[in-house]
Amino acid sequence: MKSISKEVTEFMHRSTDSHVRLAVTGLSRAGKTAFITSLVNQLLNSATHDNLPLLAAARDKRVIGARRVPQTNLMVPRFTYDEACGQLYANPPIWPEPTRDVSEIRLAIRYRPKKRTKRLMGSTATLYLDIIDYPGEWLLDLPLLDMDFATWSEQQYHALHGKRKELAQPWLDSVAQLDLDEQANEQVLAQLAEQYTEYLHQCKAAGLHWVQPGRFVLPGELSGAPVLQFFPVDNISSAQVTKGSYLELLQARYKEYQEKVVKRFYRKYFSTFDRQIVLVDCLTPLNTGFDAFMDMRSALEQLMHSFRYGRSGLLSRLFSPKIDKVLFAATKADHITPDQHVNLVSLLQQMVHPAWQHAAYENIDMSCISMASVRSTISGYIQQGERQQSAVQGTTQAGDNLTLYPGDVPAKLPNPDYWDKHQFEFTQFKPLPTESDAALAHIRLDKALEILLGDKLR
Ligand SMILES: Nc1nc2c(ncn2[C@@H]2O[C@H](COP(=O)(O)OP(=O)(O)OP(=O)(O)O)[C@@H](O)[C@H]2O)c(=O)[nH]1
Ligand SMILES: [Mg+2]
Repeated sequence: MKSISKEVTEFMHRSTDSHVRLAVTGLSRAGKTAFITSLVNQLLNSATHDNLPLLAAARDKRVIGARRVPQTNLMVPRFTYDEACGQLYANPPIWPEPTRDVSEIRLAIRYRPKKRTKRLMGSTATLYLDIIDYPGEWLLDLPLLDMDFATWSEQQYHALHGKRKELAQPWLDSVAQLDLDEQANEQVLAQLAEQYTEYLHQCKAAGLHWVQPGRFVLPGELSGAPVLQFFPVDNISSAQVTKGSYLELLQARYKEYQEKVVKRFYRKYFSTFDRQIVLVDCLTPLNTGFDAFMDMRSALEQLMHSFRYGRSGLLSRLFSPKIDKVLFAATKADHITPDQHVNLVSLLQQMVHPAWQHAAYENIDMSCISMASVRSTISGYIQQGERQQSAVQGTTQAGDNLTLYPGDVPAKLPNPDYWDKHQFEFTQFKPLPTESDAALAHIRLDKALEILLGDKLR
């Protein structure tokens, strides 16, 4: 009797088990578009190909098939799957275009359930999977909700040293001319905000990822809107803010940004996510150097705040968060030889674990893996004298065939002098060509799927 009532309860919960919203994020160029395209491609092919051995439901032949269905949220742009596939299946294949905004795609996955409670409902079940692509930079804005304009300004000025100071100089020179108490001229403000945005873009181009406000570099639909036209100011002295002054307008825009941009994102999108994958490209900052590497680490730490709900936390005050699994994935693992994959995971763990352990991440499972969404190389060995050396082979962007050993990946966070002794050469290759009836070649994308969705397909 008891077991029947338990089954009834589970049956009631089944509706929640038949729909998952999977959010995909990462800093720009981390590989979000490639990941979603490949994920959709793998699932659409899973009925006819043995392409997902690490996804238990697929390995057990319980996945009957997947198809695309129209998304329910009509206000969000569609993820451009066909366009991205067109590029990856082209001859020669090319990487999909960079994307700048949130987008969504929906799949219906039919499978044979293993769980008794689901089997009571029929021999097949359907999991509706929404996949949402959004820029990781948007998560860098969360701390803004806890700061007023003066505090945020102070923090921004505090960060202005070294390379950042150098890049900010043109904007700093212009802003030095501004009298904050003077009556505001919107055009002047717009010009200064443009210079500030240019500084943020230059930070990104120099490999510095911690940029605030994050929406300035990836404005999406808000491009050119006045809510993105403000900047921090130094030494806010006047206790009384003059009506109509620059300072008043800057404060008002900052407030508007907090409410209409940051809070709105968390309420409208983030609060609806069930599962989250964060893609991390550890290899590009290794190519660039120590500063870029540490900057990526601090950007990741910032990004993790969005999963720290706590009971009295900022996010819990805004909505009731639902995410119960977060997967950090080191992407583009096909750039390195398979023997280095363990080190890549260990490096990623070193970047995220300490921050994760020191904070109260209640009821969230966290894992780290390495993977490649779309392979650009094949791996093998080259003979070096007596010795066999592991190597990767691919076609460079310039079209040359290249076989090389790209170097060791450090298993631990490297010291600054590491770059004096080690040279990294993680070359960009074109995607491997794919036959029109084959699925895209990947490394461990199925493992990511098992971690993120395995329980929902049981
Ligand atoms: N070798 C390899 N390169 C990859 C892989 N995924 C992404 N890349 C490379 O990384 C670049 C960026 O990938 P995208 O998928 O466009 O990244 P994104 O995060 O969507 O980038 P934005 O839309 O600009 O934010 C691609 O153009 C490829 O050069 C992968 O699995 N393997
Ligand atoms: Mg993209």
